[in-house]
Amino acid sequence: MNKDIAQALQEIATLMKLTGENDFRSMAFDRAARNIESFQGDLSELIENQQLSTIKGIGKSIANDILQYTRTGTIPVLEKLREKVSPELMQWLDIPGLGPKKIHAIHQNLAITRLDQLKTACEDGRVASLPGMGKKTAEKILLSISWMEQHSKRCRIDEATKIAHLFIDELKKSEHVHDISVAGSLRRALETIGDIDILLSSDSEHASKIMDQFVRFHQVTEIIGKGDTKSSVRTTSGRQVDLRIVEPRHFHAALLYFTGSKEHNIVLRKRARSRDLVLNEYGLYPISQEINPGETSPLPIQSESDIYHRLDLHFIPPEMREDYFEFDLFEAIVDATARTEGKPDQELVSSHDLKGVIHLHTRWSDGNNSIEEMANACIKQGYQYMCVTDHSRSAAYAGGLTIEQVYAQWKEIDRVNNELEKIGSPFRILKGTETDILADGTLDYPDELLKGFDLVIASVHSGIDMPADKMLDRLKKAVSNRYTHIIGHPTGRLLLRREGNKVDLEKLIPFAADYHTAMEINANPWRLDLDWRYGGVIRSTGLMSVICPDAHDISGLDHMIYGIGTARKAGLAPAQVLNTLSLKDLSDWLNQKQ
Ligand code: DGT
Ligand code: CA
Ligand code: CA
Ligand code: ZN
Repeated sequence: MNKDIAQALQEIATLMKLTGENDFRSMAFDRAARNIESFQGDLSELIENQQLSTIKGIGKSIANDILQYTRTGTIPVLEKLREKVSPELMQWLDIPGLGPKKIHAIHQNLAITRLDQLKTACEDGRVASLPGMGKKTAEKILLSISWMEQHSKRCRIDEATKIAHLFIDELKKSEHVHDISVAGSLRRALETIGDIDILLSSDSEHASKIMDQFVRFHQVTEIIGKGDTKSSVRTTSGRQVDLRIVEPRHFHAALLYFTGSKEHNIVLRKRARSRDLVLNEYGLYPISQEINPGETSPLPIQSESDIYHRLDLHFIPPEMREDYFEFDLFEAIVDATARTEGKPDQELVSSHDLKGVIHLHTRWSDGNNSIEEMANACIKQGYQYMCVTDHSRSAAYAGGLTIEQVYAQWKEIDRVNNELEKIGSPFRILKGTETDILADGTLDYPDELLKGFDLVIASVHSGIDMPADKMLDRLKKAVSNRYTHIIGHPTGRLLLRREGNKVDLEKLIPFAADYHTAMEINANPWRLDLDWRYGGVIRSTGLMSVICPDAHDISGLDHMIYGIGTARKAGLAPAQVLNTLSLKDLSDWLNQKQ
């Protein structure tokens, strides 16, 4: 619960070291950060009663900073420090093993701020010659930089989606574009994206003009490669976009090929071969013919589906093409003699199945919109209900609700529901909470209060570094609490930022399924937590999942789509997703729990 305050204090300590300020002061913030982080009691109470200085290492001045933080979400000294340090230098902090003190020394002595300058200075011996550094340090920094560059090559799916849309909208302006689609990992809705792949078809005489249009687009800062069928560019935001242009008759085979994954394609090609066919990016060919796309005619293919059907598979949705579960789920031959027709057993959940929004924050805690504003946005998007789940009292940093505030919020929800009823709207707002799971696995509100909520999400927000077995016990306790309906963002991971907790989900998921406690697929593109790779155990145990936007404002509702992608990757049918239930069925499900 105290993590955000601790983080702000830690940032102050770090920035002070970066700017070479008095060691003593930065160490004081360092210590305060650590003590706040490990503090087990009720911080909000201490803050209210102005007793913060009873915590070790918190003097009057830092207590005042914390108070500022809880009121305004920031601290003046932090803001001042942030202004002093250039964003380029801040990047150096991401280099593993390079601490703020060393950064300050290098920056100060060599007067450099950019990453490429640091690299050069490591290579030409300037870093090595600084007092207390030496050759080994310089080599280590170089290694770390290359590690960091490897890892920042990927980006979150929302970032990639936005970029892809910009390019597709631009390319669609050409009247010569027949079909256009994203391909690669983005089409597969992978949780992080390497480069963005776009495929389009056009008659070959227009290809080079379209390529010109592509590389001249104002989002492009660098042309990595340019040809008539393939070009790659770097965007102003630093991402790589690959465009491939094929002839219209090759589009479906090419889309299949460039969607991947590579592993999925390998299996498809093997299946083709064992049926005396050859599958490549141009089409599906009888094996006896020479494979030369200009001269031989492929089997007639009107869609990706046609290719799958030829290979005795049901159409495999792009999200599942990872060679993970899909070939078991979409096999079309049941036994050697009988060929199944029609749909596979597994119909994947899709956006039109979702009836309501669960897990959103309002201005009551750390959200940016009111209950009414969120409700109106949900109504506009066609939902039947939403469940407000603001933070609980221990989450002081996120404006967690005191017991009195919970009662006040319920009143407000009743009022808005009454108004909805009056105007004849069927839309309803459920009373929920995202309550912290405390270190011992208990929930953050007393039972009498928990009982009164329509829906309880229980989430870990602090102490996520616990050893795996302790974390499993902690989460099991929350799962088996009779008031818990849903476990929120089960691992707490932040993609490309921080690993989640170490809980063994292969154990927790069956346990939750036994207790009829649902687990969240948090759709926030930072999280996508549960991970789709647990689809097998989710399906086999019958765990109820729930796709939640964890929205902190109206635009956060748009995250839903990434959660749907994750659920589809996991191979989940609508029946295994709680918010596909109508309001009535959801209420029955929630009530049978308690
Ligand atoms: P990424 O970009 O790392 O997130 O992942 P992908 O899957 O988008 O990979 P990418 O961009 O290298 O290639 C896009 C698709 O093109 C890939 O999923 C399958 C296909 N592809 C590319 N190179 C090869 C290859 O060498 N062999 C095969 N079988 N397929 C390839
Ligand atoms: Ca890619
Ligand atoms: Ca690519
Ligand atoms: Zn949360």
